[in-house]
Amino acid sequence: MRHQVVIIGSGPAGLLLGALLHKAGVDTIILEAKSRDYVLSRIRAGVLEQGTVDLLSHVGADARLRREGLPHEGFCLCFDGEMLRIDMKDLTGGKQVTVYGQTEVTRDLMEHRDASGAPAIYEAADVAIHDTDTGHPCVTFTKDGRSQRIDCDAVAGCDGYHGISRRTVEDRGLQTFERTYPFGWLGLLADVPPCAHELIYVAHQRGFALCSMRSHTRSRYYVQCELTEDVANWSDDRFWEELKLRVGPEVARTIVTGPSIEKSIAPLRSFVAEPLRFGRLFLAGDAAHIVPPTGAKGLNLAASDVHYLSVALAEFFAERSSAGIDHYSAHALDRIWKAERFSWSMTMLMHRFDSHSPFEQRMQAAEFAYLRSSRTARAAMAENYVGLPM
Ligand code: RFL
Ligand code: PHB
Repeated sequence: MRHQVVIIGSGPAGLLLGALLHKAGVDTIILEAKSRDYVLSRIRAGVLEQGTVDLLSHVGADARLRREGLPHEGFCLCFDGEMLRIDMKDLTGGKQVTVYGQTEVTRDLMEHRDASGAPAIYEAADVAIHDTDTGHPCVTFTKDGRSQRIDCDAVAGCDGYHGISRRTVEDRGLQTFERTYPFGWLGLLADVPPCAHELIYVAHQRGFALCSMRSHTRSRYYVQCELTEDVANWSDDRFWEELKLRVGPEVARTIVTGPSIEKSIAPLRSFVAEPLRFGRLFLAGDAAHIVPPTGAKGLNLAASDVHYLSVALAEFFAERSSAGIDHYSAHALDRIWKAERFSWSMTMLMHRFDSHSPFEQRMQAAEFAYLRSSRTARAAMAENYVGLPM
């Protein structure tokens, strides 16, 4: 088999890159370790920046998003019981975000790929990347017990944090920067109407909480939990009770409870790998970086990475110019580090840290007080939340 680009991973990064390259006339194949249903069963992000929506629109995968996505013009921060609305639209000169689940983005992009006729192989085992330092890399894998090989011009490592792409270049000068946080998020999805029209991020003595949604009838809630916590210890009742304590009585009254359809714990991490290019291998999305979910940036960063990469690869194939691919890493990392900074600062502001001294607790309170009193501070937060320009 031969294709111009082998894309490893069928998450949002791999699928969107495939769609962008297809539109640019570049021939790709996607190799995914899991089944389609497994990929679609992962409940993750919910907030899309305008730039991400624009990319989905550019490739023509936005029809359902336009119908079902919920435009949000603001969100709320609740700090020790005090509510502060961040009016994104007003503070950014008209920008907003769209609430639309990552599962739906993934489903739309999978269907879009099927319709385009571009190939994707699911349940590909033992995926391995070879010869990326030459102009003729190749990727090997096993499907249904049979070994196969794809020759190509470039490989896109879009296989997430636990994938093999980054590990392939670990001993070739890859530098990593990491911070782990001493807590996780316990998330619950339920078919109940959301408690408010907008997202509410809550900082409370008992820990962080987030009220989010997927639609007018489906809610997504999170509470900060111990890293060692086991979901099995969290009955739905216990979750709802804890959530209500953290959001305070006023919001608690508006929460409609119901049986969970999914409950899981995610650790929080900040991570960046540099550079993003090794010869003809390019890293993108969670394969290259992780942000804690507090800033709602992970999926959106994956989208901006593959935007830069698709433009660079399209130029490479159309004009045989390597200028774009030579700059991909620096170009993408500039935006990645800014999103890392924002996600880290939101995480530090809104969570309870057992290790914090009274001084550090006062610093959190002072930062919140500053946001309350300064439109400039709120504007900076809004500017980052809606997404920095690509
Ligand atoms: P993915 O989605 O992990 O996809 C990688 C794919 O690669 C496959 N794979 C392999 N395929 C072949 N061979 C191998 N050896 C392979 N190893 C792995 C995997 O099976 C998978 O299908 O990475 P991608 O595409 O880079 O997308 C990144 C996003 O998924 C991630 O950043 C976001 O979900 C993060 N995130 C959020 N991002 C936002 O922008 N807004 C949010 O509101 C938001 N909320 C969240 C989040 C992530 C969360 N969790 C669970 C980590 C909330 C949570 C709780
Ligand atoms: C979600 O709805 O899953 C979600 C929303 C905002 C975040 C993180 C997760 O910051």
